[in-house]
Amino acid sequence: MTYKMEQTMRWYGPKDPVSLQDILQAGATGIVNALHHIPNGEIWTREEISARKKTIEEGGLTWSVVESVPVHEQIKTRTGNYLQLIENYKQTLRNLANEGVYTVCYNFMPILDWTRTNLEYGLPNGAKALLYERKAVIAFDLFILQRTEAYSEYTPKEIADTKEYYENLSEDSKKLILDNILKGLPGSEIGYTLEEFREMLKTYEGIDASRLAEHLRLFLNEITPVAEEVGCFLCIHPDDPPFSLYGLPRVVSTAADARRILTQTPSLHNGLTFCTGSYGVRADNDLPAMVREFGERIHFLHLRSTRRTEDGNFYEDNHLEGNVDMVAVIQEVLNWQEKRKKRIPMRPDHGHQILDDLNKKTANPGYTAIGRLKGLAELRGVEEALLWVANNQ
Ligand code: DNO
Repeated sequence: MTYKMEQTMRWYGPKDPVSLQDILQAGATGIVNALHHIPNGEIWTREEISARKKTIEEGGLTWSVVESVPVHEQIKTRTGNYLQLIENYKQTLRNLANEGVYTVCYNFMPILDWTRTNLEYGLPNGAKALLYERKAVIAFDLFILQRTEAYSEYTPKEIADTKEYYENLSEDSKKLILDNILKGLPGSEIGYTLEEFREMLKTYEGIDASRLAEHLRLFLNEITPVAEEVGCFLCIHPDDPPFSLYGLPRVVSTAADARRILTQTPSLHNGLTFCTGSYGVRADNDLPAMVREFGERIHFLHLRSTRRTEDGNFYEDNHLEGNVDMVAVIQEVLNWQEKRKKRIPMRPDHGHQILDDLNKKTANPGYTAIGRLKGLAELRGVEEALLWVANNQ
């Protein structure tokens, strides 16, 4: 076996407190980047792309993957200006390819990108991790958002327990839940006020999961031919967490969802971002089996592990611990790389706040320098060991 994964890290651009040099010292060769300053829906011009590419290359790194070219809400709901917005999306793909950036990650989650309720969950060793607590989400839904339909979506016991929990929270904790959910975590392009969020929710009235899946199919049928023409590899990121929130449909959560997306638009250029942390929250997603089945169309890997706890909660564990069988996943990836004769870019997704990072203000929760460096080092070690075994047994 000869093909190694391409080691990359996400970089938030010139304002990221984690510098390109930090990333270089962590041992990565590639950068995962987006032009976050361009408003969602607008075309990324060749000038903007090439300027960013130059910055990355001057730092001794390569711009390997775009994460993400955001999909405008009007494309997801197929309302308003969506036809023009799809044309803009195509033009951005063309411009990226013309500048030599070919792998493009995106997601199709309504309104909210990824969601956590506590960004500083203390672990016994003093490290801090990201936590999703179901009770906090239910409390937000029932008592902050006050969505009327929510009462029929939770069990009477859940409602009663949450009421007690919420009444005992301090005002600060209540505000923190609101901020954590609505302000938008890094990667989500937009944060909302409560009122804005309520208005946005209305735009999904009448859009159930099958309709949203159909909108995704129509979008892919439009953009995949362009991706084929210019050599771009599209890779959809799964829902995080992989289930519905606030009555909103989510359609990229399971193996069946991934299978549907790949078979409906059968092109190598329509692929997946395989995020073990997102898919891995569901016990019914068999991750190594998914890589075995979909590996030909996996163009980008997010490697991290989550640990499910009681009551539907999960937190982000060390990269080699938690519920993800990371060694088995990497083995399947290595098998596919040999078959495809191709290196797949991977990034250690998220990291704990540890050591010196505990004393810094984390601009992008989950994207600490040292926690991710540790993750990358562990993942790289697994890969080296698996390759050694394959080549020396
Ligand atoms: C979280 C990320 C997400 C992801 C986008 C992809 O860290 O994995 O923000 O980047 O959802 O479009």
